[in-house]
Amino acid sequence: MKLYYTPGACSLAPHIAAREAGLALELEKVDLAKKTTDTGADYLSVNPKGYVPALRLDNGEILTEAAAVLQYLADQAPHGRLAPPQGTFERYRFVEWLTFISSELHKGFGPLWKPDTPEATRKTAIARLNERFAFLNEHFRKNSFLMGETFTAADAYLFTVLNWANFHKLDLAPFENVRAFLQRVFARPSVQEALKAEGLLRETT
Ligand SMILES: N[C@@H](CCC(=O)N[C@@H](CS)C(=O)NCC(=O)O)C(=O)O
Repeated sequence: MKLYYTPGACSLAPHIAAREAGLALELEKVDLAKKTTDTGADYLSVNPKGYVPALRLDNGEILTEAAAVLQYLADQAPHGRLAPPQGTFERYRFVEWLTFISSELHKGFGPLWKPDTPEATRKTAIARLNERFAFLNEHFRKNSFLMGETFTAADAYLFTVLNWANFHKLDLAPFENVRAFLQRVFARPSVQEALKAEGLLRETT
């Protein structure tokens, strides 16, 4: 399998999930501005939507959309711990989290990435994100991870998206349980390896 990624983008979530699952994953870096990859390929011929992540399966199929890619990888994990089994109520709970992250957080950050976003829109987006952080802070008062005490692929997605708060200088100080969650996930070997592989963390030998 090959993951098309951009360092620190939402593609970091499937990258972490694949490492957690112990799956062999080839990486190909995408320049989102130029829509090319580091092998010189035209990225739009891989994913005509032009965004990461995209996962090329061994049979040549391309799978896109972070929530779908995460579920696919979780279902490939031999130990099956990265997502509850298909058909169980817990699986719907897991999808509920993935959808919350995708639509409320991932896309909630959207206006902050655009330099031409008017200040009022930016403030509204930050206020809405803060409401979501407060909701998560309550959740993490009683739970180590989104699904309780077990790390799942949804946590990889949440970790990835919440890290953008640093980039945009959003203040997470009031959300101490969210910050503790970020530390817990950051400490995982899979996360350290993924961050190093994407050039976001220096190698220490
Ligand atoms: N709906 C897509 C959105 C993916 C997305 O927003 N990717 C961003 C990086 S986090 C991107 O590649 N943006 C560049 C672009 O849209 O041109 C998903 O959930 O995977």
